[in-house]
This record gives sequence, C-alpha cells and structure tokens, in this order.
Amino acid sequence: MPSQLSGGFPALSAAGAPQLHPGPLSLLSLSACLCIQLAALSLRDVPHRAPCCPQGEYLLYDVNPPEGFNLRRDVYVRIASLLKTLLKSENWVLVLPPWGRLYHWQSPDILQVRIPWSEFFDLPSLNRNIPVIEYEQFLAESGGPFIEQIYVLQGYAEGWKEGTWEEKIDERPCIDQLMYSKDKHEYYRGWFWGYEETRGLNVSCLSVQGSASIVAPILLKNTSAQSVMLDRAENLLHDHYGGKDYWNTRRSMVFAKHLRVVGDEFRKKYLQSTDEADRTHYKEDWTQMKVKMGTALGGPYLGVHLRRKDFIWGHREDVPSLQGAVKKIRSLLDVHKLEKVFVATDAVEEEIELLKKLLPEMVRFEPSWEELELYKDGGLAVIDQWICAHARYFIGTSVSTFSFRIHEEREILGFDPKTTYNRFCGEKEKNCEQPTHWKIVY
Ligand SMILES: Nc1nc2c(ncn2[C@@H]2O[C@H](COP(=O)(O)OP(=O)(O)OP(=O)(O)O)[C@@H](O)[C@H]2O)c(=O)[nH]1
Ligand SMILES: *[C@@H]1O[C@H](CO)[C@@H](O)[C@H](O)[C@H]1NC(C)=O
Ligand SMILES: *[C@@H]1O[C@H](CO)[C@@H](O)[C@H](O)[C@H]1NC(C)=O
Repeated sequence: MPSQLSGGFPALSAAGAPQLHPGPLSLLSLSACLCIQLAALSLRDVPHRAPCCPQGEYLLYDVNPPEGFNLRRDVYVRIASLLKTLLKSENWVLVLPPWGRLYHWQSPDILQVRIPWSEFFDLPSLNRNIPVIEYEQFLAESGGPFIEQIYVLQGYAEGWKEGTWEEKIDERPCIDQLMYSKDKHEYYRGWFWGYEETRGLNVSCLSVQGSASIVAPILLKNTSAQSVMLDRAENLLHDHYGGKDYWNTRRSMVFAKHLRVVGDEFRKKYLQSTDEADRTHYKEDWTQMKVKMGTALGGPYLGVHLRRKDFIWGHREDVPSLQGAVKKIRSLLDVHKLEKVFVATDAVEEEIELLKKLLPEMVRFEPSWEELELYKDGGLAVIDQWICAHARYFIGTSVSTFSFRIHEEREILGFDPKTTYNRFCGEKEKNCEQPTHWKIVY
C-alpha cells in the first residue's frame, strides 16, 4: 500500500451546489422516495412500506483512498455477498462507487475522477449477479444528491485479544478524524467520489470485526434510511473466500467489451493469438461460461506481470531485480519453447529502458496519448490483464493484487493451474513459495 496520497482532498466547496432552503420541509424534499410515499399516503390508504424506490433501498460504499484498483475489485466481491444477504429479506440495489483519484493513476493531463464502472466492466454482466446501478442513475432516481445514512467502518479501539476471535459490530465513537464535515445547513460534506454536490444526512461510526454480511442486520433493522453508505468498506472480510458466491461475483466482473476488443486485436496483430487457435472462447453470458480445467491452450507467448514502483521502493525481498526477472523469463521461454513475451508492468521510464536493453524482443501494449485518454489508467490495466490472461504461460509478481486478478481470469478461461500460479522470486529469497491455486466453485 502506498504510504502517501497524491494530491489529497480537494477543497470542499458549496459553489455550484443547488441552493437549499433550510427548514423542516427541505428534509422532505430530499428524497423522492419519501415524497412518493407521502404523496401516496395523502391520496389513499397504502401500506406503510409502499413500494418506494424503483428497485429498492440503496447500498453505497467506498474504500480507503490509498487502496488500488485491484484491491477495490476484491472489496466489490465482499460487498456483493452482503447485498445477496440483504436480498433474502428486502429489495436492495448496489450503487457502484465511481472510480477516481486512485494513487496509482498518475498519468498526467487526464482527469480521472467520476469514472463510471461501465468504462471498465460490463454492467449487464454485473447485473446477472446482483442488482447494480451507476452513481449517476442513483442521483437521477433517488431524488437528489443525498445519502441518508453514512456508516464509517472501523476496527475496535481496544484491538482484539489474541486467540479470541469473534464476529461483532457495534456503534462506537469514531476513532480517526472524520473525513466528513458539516456545512452550514448541517449536512455532511465529504469526498463522495468527486461529486461535490453530494451530501450526507447523518454520519456515525461502526466498529466491526467480521465478514461482510455482519452488517446486514444493521441495514435491515437498525436504520430506516433508504440510502446507506458504508465507508471504509475494506474493513469487512469475505463471507467465504473462494466459495461459490465469491466465484459467481468474480465471474460476473466481466471486463467492458471495448477493452476486451482492444486486447484481442493486439493479441492477433502482435502475438499471433486468436481464441480459435488458443481455445479461449469467451461466452458473453458468464453464467454459461463453464470451462473444464486445462482445456485452454493460450496464445504462443509468455505473459509477464512485473509490479515495480512501491513494490521495489520498500526493498521487498520477494521482488526480483530486472536482471533476475529477465533471467527467469529467458529460461521460461526456453522451457516452454516460446519466442514471444508480453510484459505488463508499472515500471518507471528508466526501468523500461533498461528492460528493453535486457530483453529487446519483449512486446508491450504502449498506448498513444489518445488511447490513454480514452481508456485511462484503469482501462490500460484491464487491457494488460486481458492479454496476460490469454498467454500460454503466465508469471506474476508476489502478492500483487494485479497478478491475483490475472490468476482468476485464467482460471475462468480454463487454463491448467501449472501455467497460471507462478511468480518471480527475489534473488535473496530463501523459501520462494508459489501462489495458491483457487479453484472455481460453480
Ligand atoms: N497498465 C498497467 N498498470 C499497472 C501494472 N501494474 C500495476 N499497474 C498500475 O498500478 C496499480 C497498482 O496496482 P494495484 O494492484 O491496483 O494496486 P493495489 O490494489 O494497491 O495492489 P498491489 O498490486 O497489490 O499493490 C494498478 O491499479 C495499475 O493502475 C501493469 O502491469 N500494467
Ligand atoms: C441494533 O439494534 C439492536 C436492537 O435494538 C441493538 O441491540 C444494537 O446495539 C444495534 N446495533 C447497532 C450497531 O446500532
Ligand atoms: C444518526 O445515526 C445514528 C446511528 O444510526 C443515530 O443513533 C442518530 O440518532 C442519528 N442522528 C440523527 C440526527 O438522525
């Protein structure tokens, strides 16, 4: 995890936000749901819980700012299982937190905030798993930029006693300084994914120790809010890592079509790789995608993910030098009788230059400025991952979530685990343990 944020929080300004009239009535106009309910009540007698919001109550969430794209994808899986638990009792819909202001997304000159999920993922595919909407749709249909209840998730101030793990959740005073502040109308202002006009009506802190679904009773019973946001959602653990629900959600996270197409065209043009020849057919409907392990062959190239930057600044023992990595790459090319190597990396320019000298034949996806602007750093990460996922053999970087997501993608495509769960070793590493094989549960 990076130790420092690039930039920091933008000044919170009320300029541009619609003028609100303070007073008791303004609260009522906040939520269209509430309005519809009240209007209905005044016209004729309807049950207390009349159908209100188009799809149900809204669950929103956000993650600690320094966390990267791929860890955030993992948090989505956890929240999806919470949503599935809620759906057993009530109608809820998940509002996808817009992407932006990620520490690693440092490409200059392009504005990377308020990015909808559809730029990176296929929304219809996500919707086959749980009901999801983009934040803009939430704004349009919930009656305004208001979130009724915000729970900031945190640990327990007293920590937890060794050997006595128990799942628990309690309302507690906030431990860290709140990242929300009250404006003159007593609304809470905060980051809200770069949507300055968004306000929270109430913020409180929940100390939590447990898996995602531990929050369900609070959402179902303790609050009557129609829109609830869980901030710092990474504090929740997986309900069941590697289980069927986990994999259903993971499988539903199909990359956006336009990015897959870019990756496929690159494979064909530079790596002689096509789905027919490589036996990597992809079904648009992921629920129909069930490939027997070992049937995918993959394109005639070695796929490499070389995570650098903060991974080497920390002088980690499990990350190789460039020379060490190239030595391993050459030996793999030899063993697997491959001539081409595709390299995905976040290395700085100097390192890239060195890498080019050491490994002149390497192939990379090098975007033009226009492509960068179009796909953004997140889209380029997806394209790199997609190409690595289709290689005959893949080797990644130790404990990088970027590499982990490639493992999963290859698992979905049906590769032999021997070709997937591989990582580089550090030169001084004594015990170079290889990544764990997580088998899909259908
Ligand atoms: N295009 C591209 N981007 C990369 C690559 N490796 C890292 N990145 C970028 O660097 C970011 C950091 O990696 P992430 O894995 O998302 O960050 P993280 O969640 O903190 O996880 P770690 O890799 O475990 O640090 C990614 O989101 C990408 O934007 C790569 O091979 N290709
Ligand atoms: C939720 O409500 C129950 C029952 O009223 C109460 O015991 C519990 O403390 C509440 N939990 C939180 C986190 O507010
Ligand atoms: C804010 O939420 C907390 C937790 O649900 C609740 O105890 C409190 O009464 C709420 N405050 C207001 C003003 O609604």
